Amino acid sequence: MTDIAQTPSGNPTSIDGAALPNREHSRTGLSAEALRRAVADHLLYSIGRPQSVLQPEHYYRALALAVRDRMQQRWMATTQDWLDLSNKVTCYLSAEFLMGPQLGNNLLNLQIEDAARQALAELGQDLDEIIACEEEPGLGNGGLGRLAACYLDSMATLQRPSIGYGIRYEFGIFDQEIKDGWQVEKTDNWLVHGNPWEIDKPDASYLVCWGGHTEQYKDVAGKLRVRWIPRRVLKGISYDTPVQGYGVNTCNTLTLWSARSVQSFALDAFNTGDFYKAVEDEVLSEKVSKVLYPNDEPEAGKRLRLQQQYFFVSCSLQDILRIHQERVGQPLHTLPQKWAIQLNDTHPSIAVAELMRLLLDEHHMDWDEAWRITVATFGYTNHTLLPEALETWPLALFGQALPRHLELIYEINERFLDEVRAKFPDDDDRVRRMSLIGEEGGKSVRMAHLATVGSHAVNGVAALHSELLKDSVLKDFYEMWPERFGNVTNGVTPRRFLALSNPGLRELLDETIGDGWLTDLQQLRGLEAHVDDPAFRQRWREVKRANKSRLAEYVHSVTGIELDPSWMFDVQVKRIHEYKRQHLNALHIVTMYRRIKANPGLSISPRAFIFGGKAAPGYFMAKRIIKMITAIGATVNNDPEVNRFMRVVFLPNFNVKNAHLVYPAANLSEQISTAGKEASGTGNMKFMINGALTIGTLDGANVEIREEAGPENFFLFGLTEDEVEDVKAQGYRPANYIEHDPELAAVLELLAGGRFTHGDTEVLRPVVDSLIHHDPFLALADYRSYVDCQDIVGAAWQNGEEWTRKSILNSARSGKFSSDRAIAEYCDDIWDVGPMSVRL
Ligand code: 26Q
Repeated sequence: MTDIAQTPSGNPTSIDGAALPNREHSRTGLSAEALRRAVADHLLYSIGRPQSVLQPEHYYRALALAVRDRMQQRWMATTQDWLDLSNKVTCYLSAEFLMGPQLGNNLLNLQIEDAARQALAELGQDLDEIIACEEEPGLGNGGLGRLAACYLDSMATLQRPSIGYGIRYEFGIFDQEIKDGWQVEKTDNWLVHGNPWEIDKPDASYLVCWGGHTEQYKDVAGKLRVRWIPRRVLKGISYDTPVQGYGVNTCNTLTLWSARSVQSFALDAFNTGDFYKAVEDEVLSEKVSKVLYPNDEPEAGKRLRLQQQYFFVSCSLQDILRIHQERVGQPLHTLPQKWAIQLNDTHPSIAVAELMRLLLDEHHMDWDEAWRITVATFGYTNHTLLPEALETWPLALFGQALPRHLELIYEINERFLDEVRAKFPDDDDRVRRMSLIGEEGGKSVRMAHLATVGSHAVNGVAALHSELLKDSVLKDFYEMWPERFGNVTNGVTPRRFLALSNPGLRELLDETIGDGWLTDLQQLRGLEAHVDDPAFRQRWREVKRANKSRLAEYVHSVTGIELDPSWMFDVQVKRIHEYKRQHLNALHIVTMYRRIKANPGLSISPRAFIFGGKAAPGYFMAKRIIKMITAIGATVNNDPEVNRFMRVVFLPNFNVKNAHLVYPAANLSEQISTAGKEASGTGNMKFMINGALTIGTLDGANVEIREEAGPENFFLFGLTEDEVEDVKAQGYRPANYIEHDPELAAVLELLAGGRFTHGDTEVLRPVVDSLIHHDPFLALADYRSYVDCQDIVGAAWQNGEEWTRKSILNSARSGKFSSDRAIAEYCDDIWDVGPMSVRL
């Protein structure tokens, strides 16, 4: 790994213009001295406020600008180099990028944290306090959006040219407050204070059509062609953010599109000069990039969501084709040699039809060549097996919005189904199952089928998930094209989720095994040589303990609840969903509560149960589950007989910023989804890297986590995926489990009887009723196994030395779960994108 080149001092000048030889340039210098000057300059010239009124937020902004300046030349050099060398580039198309706060990460990747700390100290400021001023852009729901961000970090660090393409939502995922135990949503207004990281490019804009109809015409050569006469046109302008690799000069780009009206267009062509109508259209156009849709929303199938997807996909593809032709200077038929485009789930999968439209209608290519290029360029990553989460669009809506794309999809489908018939003669059922058009419950376009047919590679996100894909939702496609299917197990970036968020552990690691782990996480294996050293274990415990104190302080400041850092911290943070089974965790808490009440002399390991996560605003049951947790918490935390042994915290507004405090402080990681439902999980990896032990089912990447950690260092419980299917096939009867387990019956009785809700028997009834009657996620089937396993966890915690050994071994064996490994696999197996070192 090369170090970031120190820039030669160019021709710096002082404020009054006098030459300043032998000093680093204020815009590029990496020394503390240059940084201090840069921050002072930005305070004066960019912030523009007198010294006496400066607040920490102003220092944050000035430092952020100074840091962006330092990325600027690496950024330009990276882009110039891949244009000159015409290196192949990955484009990662994703409706979400959950980037997290940028300042700390950029300082880390530029390797200038110490210099920045010193520079700010000289200005009378504390770096950590300044970093804490940054509000994160919440442009994602959870796992999928954060994965995209981890992958950008790894692509840059591995020096692979890449562009992330997405949407610049004006309002990201809502902010969650907890009022009276209920979730309350507040709009996330992340742009009010400005965004120092982005550079807007109003000149780099593209037109995007919507609605209307198509017509045929003959071109000059007499060939029959199609043109799309849209009802509306809007404009996408790009905002670019640099993505700095760690310890390298590579600085890639994240391009986010923002929707604008096309005023002149509206006035001249359509509205015959109606000014007010034009302004109205402007407001309508700008709605397109206004707000991020939460997942699990019943409202999510709306026209605006399709418009968002098409909007960012069309802008991105037009951008790619323009760069390819004008900047790289290549003909379109070489597109797959120069570009790999990855579809992050089906959200951008309209790209398959859009690329065909651009090649056929705008660039007049013939069908076979356009299709060859399309399939060779795209790859598709699937992130879910839940049938209700597979994206489909009602045909009528789709046809009104994108009439040309619907025609193209029909044509793609016809040719594709001919191929199916040729390979599997006399199998009408198969043809019906595989069609891009679904017939059940009103006709619809099946986006997962479109993505699969239009891509040369399809992958799941964990070994189990990829196997299940081939066996369930994409089984027919696997039988058609087995060679297209593969697996890339997810990973997370060790820069943000270890070095940045766990500075105590970082220091201990650096001292013990050197700092190579930052770019080669497998080097954590070197820790295994130290597990038998009591002094090392002692230091390991101290680091964890300090992280727990840090989290306890934060918990106290936002909830008023006091936690003892000597207790076990048992943590479940993720989106609230029935399949993730936060309510199963709650059943265990009530079980412990009941045992303590029945036997106050009981000796149990004291635990803090910590939850965090957002529920989709329209997901009724998920919101009740939050209420259930907070209600149990209120009762537990205020009962002196109980709160000596257990406390329950619901941490509001779980996001990337407070995740930095959570993962490093966990002793136990809860990964308790119904087997077969969690595609991979990535939180599970963040916990493991930071030395938490996992209690989990054989689901998603848990399987591989257990394999790597060793079964003796993982608390396994629950039905396997096969067993889940068997139970369901035989007809799941929750009552069976209640009848045979008096403790479970008593726990449900407490919840239903109003023990945690001041006697109110209605509030939690929907959750309890669902568990008892029709829970598709089989929580009660796993209850006994889970509670017994938790007893084993509690006993294991009593042996502190043994727990510490297991904690160290979990970290030591977490190397596989680096996003660097995952990106190397994408580059080798799917994208064929090699490294390119950038010269300054
Ligand atoms: C779809 C249609 C309309 C509105 C919203 C959506 C939508 C948005 C986001 C649907 C799904 C998502 C996000 C899904 C997600 O985060 N999936 C998770 O992806 C992770 C990364 O691969 C996996 O680790 C998780 O297992 C998976 O649940």
